[in-house]
Amino acid sequence: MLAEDFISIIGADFYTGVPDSALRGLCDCLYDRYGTDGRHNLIAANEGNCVAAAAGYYMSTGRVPVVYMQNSGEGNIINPAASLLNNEVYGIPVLFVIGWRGEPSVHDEPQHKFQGRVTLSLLDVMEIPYKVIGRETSADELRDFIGEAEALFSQGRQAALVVRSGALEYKKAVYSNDFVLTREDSIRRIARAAGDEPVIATTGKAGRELFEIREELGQPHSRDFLTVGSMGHCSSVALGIAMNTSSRVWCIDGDGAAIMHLGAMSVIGSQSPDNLVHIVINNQAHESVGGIPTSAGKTDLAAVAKACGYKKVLTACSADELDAALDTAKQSGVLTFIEVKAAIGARADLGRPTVSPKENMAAFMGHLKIVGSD
Ligand SMILES: Cc1ncc(C[n+]2csc(CCOP(=O)(O)OP(=O)(O)O)c2C)c(N)n1
Repeated sequence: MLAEDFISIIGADFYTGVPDSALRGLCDCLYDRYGTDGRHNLIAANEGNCVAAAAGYYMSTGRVPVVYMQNSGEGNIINPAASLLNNEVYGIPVLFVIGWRGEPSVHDEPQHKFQGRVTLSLLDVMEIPYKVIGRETSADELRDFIGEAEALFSQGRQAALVVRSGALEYKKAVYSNDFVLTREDSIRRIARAAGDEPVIATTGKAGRELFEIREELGQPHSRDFLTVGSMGHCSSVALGIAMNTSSRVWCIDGDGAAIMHLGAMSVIGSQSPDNLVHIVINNQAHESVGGIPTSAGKTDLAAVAKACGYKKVLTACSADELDAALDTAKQSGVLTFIEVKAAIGARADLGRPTVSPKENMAAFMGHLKIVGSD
């Protein structure tokens, strides 16, 4: 189905979401129509925030909002869906549009398998009726479901469309910014600077690039923990490691991920482990799922880090500036934050890790034992 037809059948004028590659057609189409005008297309920090903003939209307009997201975001919506939207609380109608990664019987990455298997049952448990949308779904079938959903909405209930990968078609949008340093080159420089010290990489292409860079540099993968799922949590994983090892720990975060759970920075700053270097590669976009902008273009992340209590805060826009910042981080031996202003983009032939998450973690734990004991 064309994303434009999907949007016109739904007939809403407010969408809020976190972008997803399975919903790429919808995300690109909404961006072309509305950009980041938050009255129509509010790209929120996390899916729970989307639900809350949708509730605010409903209260002020009486109209039904749409929340779009990858199924990974189901966890983030459960609390506000159960305790804000639910009919036994305020009874706020919302239409969810959920990209279905890890659909059973469709090949996908390990982090999507379990989530994909429980996507529909989570909706059942939450008492949210749904319809699965595939390439074969007709406009009439969608119209019928929206008709049924309207009856639910009028009773203060929610409904969901679970969209199979690529079911919504739209021409691919190209996103860019004014920066030149690539994420991949930044990660290569970080890997070199870190030597054999542990590196925690964020969700999305950063981990895939780190994996390939290790191969290219002939370095073992055991140095790295690839946070393949749980977007926004890699800095907290790094904090938990840094506080329990004597080694310096490097965290490679993304702007979308850092913003998704920005509160982590306050806790890291308050604990202030001297052996943690938190690097945010800020391309101002959710590049791994297409390139839709984050709010990081308008948020001074370095100032946030300072305010949270990071002891040293550095910014790099070029390879030289990044190398110098990495050097300073090593010399200073205090909790350091580096913001790397990066271009949007990735290699077209980027591969995927060839070790499983469990193999990755076992090797990483072995490595921590070696580098982490005094
Ligand atoms: C809770 C959750 N929501 C959405 C996603 C889908 N997702 C995977 S990577 C990504 C973008 C990450 O953006 P950023 O941290 O800025 O890193 P970049 O891809 O730009 O390097 C998104 C939205 C996810 N994995 N988990």
